[in-house]
Amino acid sequence: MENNVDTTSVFYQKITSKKLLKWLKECIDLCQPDKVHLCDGYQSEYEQLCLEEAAKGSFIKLNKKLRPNSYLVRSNPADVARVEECTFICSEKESDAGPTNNWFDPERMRIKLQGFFRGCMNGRTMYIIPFCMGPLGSSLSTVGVEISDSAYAVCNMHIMTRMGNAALELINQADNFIPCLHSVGVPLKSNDTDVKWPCCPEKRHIVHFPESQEIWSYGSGYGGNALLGKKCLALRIASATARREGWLAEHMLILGLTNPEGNKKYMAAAFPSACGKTNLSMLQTTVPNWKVECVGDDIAWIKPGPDGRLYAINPEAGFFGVAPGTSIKSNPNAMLSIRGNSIFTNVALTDKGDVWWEGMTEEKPNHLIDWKGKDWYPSSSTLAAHPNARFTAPIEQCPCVDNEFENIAGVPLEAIIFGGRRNSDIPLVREANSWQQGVFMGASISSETTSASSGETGKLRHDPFAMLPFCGYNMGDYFSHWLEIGKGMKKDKLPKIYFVNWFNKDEKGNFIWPGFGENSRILKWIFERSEDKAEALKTAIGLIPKELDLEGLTIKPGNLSRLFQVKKKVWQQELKNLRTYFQTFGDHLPTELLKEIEKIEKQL
Ligand code: SAT
Ligand code: MN
Repeated sequence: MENNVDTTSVFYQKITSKKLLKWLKECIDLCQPDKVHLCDGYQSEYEQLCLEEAAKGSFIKLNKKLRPNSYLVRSNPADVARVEECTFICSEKESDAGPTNNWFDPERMRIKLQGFFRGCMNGRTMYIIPFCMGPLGSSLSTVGVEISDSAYAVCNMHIMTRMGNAALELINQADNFIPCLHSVGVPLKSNDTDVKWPCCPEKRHIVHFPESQEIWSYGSGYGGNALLGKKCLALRIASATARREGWLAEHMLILGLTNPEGNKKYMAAAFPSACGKTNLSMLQTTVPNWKVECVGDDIAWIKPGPDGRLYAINPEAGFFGVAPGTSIKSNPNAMLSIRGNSIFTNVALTDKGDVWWEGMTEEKPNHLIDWKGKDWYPSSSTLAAHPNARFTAPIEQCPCVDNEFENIAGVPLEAIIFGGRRNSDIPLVREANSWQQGVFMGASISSETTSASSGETGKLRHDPFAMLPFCGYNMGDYFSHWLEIGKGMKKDKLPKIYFVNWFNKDEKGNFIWPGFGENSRILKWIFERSEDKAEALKTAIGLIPKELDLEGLTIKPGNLSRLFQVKKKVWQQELKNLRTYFQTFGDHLPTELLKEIEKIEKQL
């Protein structure tokens, strides 16, 4: 089909950035859409798109009394999560992608992508989405433009980013932005009727060019594969940029913790996908008169500030959270955040037109329509919601959103926390005795795989800094970069580093630590450590609490000591595994990490 898009259209007058006009023309020539829509970011645009998708049957409008202005979307069952094997880092040199990324030659990849994208938007509308990651006007923020043929992606970007006219204004001023091209990969011929969730799983490619700062994503409509501001820009591309510019782009939540005297401290915490970042970022404390407020639940951009401390912003504007397991009991603030104006993907539909997922209520509803659109009963052997079902909700709807969320300077970090999902022998909390040991701790994260990524779940794998799927360059160089950041700062300005594990289990497979709100007891210790008000005991693997505030919590004394035991044999094995793992980075591995292993081995 000939490209029949009218490039004299009125919206072209709104674009003065030469870079954007040039790229737009290239994309239109390549993708050959039927129509082009420049997104303004207004609520009316969001509502109009939702209505159009509802008319097509792609979105299901939920009961407006129970879940106002909210929709349920069911994806193709072959397109339900990130796909790491189809995610590529196309740096000029293979060694710059490193052993943990899929590298592909940039020139050959470009040829491949040109083939995929040629004519891919036939019969479809091309949406141009100008967006800003981070508060508008912050020097810490970055602008991008996503071009997509997915209205679902547009609606989610409305919630997840600051998008539309204000972002376009910044792009015009700077004549610069990060180009992000996305297609579901299903062109339509004139007589074709569209499917409800178009995608092309056989040809999925999520491609990053870290040097030229470009993102190309083909074949998937889901989450991080399609909302390109998130993992693609804010982590993979940004991490590579951050290395060049001397800052950090991390897979971290940011929270503010206030003590009963009203003093507040900010902390950032890295956990792999679907390990409870959203829960921790907005938890309701069980320690009386302490309060957690949420700056972000997934990504932190961290830069040294003028006073020599590290400052963090959340580049996102919404939550793309895992629904299953979220309940009024486990995370009341998340449940309140999604009370309306939200998009639900792959959850179940109740007879009253509301949403449901496993763990949302103790009692299962008598009847549901499951995430595949089929009848479901409590006796059904299948899950009603997909384990990676998600809610998309504006952060401003969170009852405990932090006042500083929009602060263009970010918030100062007092502590950095690492953690993973480990069922045994990793202590509940320990403190690094130096920045260098903290970097070792981040590098040493292993975690059981979750349904946030396609493939087997529950398998233990190394996931350094919870960045394994998200680091846009050689992970060995990434470790060095973390060490450099520490060296470039005054010791007393550096945040302390911690390692936590909420997931220890007993022989019967029950969690030993209750987790959720009770994790505030650990946050309290971390807070007081930063004021030298809490004591710690030395162990070979770091400092553990001399005492924790356990008032009101019943936990068997035997279990408590189990949460902090350091078994010599276990750790010798752990260190052996790490040494072997670290060797995969060859001469990109900083020797400091091996020194940390040796130090622990000696002390064990
Ligand atoms: O990458 S997604 O945003 O789809 C989910 C995740 O891994 O956190
Ligand atoms: Mn994540």
